[in-house]
Amino acid sequence: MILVGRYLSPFVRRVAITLDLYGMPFEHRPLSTMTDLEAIKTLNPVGRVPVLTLDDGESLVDSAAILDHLDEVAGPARALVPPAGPERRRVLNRLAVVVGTMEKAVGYVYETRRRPAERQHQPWIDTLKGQVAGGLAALEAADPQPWLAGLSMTQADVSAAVLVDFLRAMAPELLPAGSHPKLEALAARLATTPAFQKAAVPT
Ligand SMILES: N[C@@H](CCC(=O)N[C@@H](CS)C(=O)NCC(=O)O)C(=O)O
Repeated sequence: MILVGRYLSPFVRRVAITLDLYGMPFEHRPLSTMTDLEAIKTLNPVGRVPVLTLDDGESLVDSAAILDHLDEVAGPARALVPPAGPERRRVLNRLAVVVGTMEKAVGYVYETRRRPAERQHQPWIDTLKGQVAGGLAALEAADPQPWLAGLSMTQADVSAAVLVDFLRAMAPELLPAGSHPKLEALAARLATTPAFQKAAVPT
């Protein structure tokens, strides 16, 4: 399998970490939407990463769809999202908050780092900041001790830790050190694991 996209992208990184946690080997191609857009568009018509190209040549796009496939291959006993019932509902609900916050955080970074200063629209930036703050507050209140959705680690925890790492690298003003101690402790715990270290955020 080939995973396309840089680990600066939290969507790419959560797929890389999940592949590693499932023990599924893959080749990483760190293409950027800034510099390699045409190449990415040959794999994903929307020109976004991640893309996961399977061994038979089929290309899967969007991290949620990719992770759904990986969960199926891993099987219900190992999948990081439970297959059914209230456990699945709880994990998916937490995950929706994590991924929603991730989308808003990426939007904030595009707005504040990619757009020329004179074209920035402060009310929109404030809206994005407020949405990220709302998501982070909800995750902190969910008390990830030890895990966000129950007694075992799930995709909600993997993605939440990836979100924390992304904010620290790209928009530290949205997550000052010590502001969300439980969430930060979750990220610190996962940061020591081989899967997270192998897919390090580029500096
Ligand atoms: N819902 C998508 C979001 C993917 C996404 O927004 N990727 C960003 C990188 S972090 C991207 O490719 N941005 C380029 C663009 O949207 O033009 C997923 O979960 O994969």
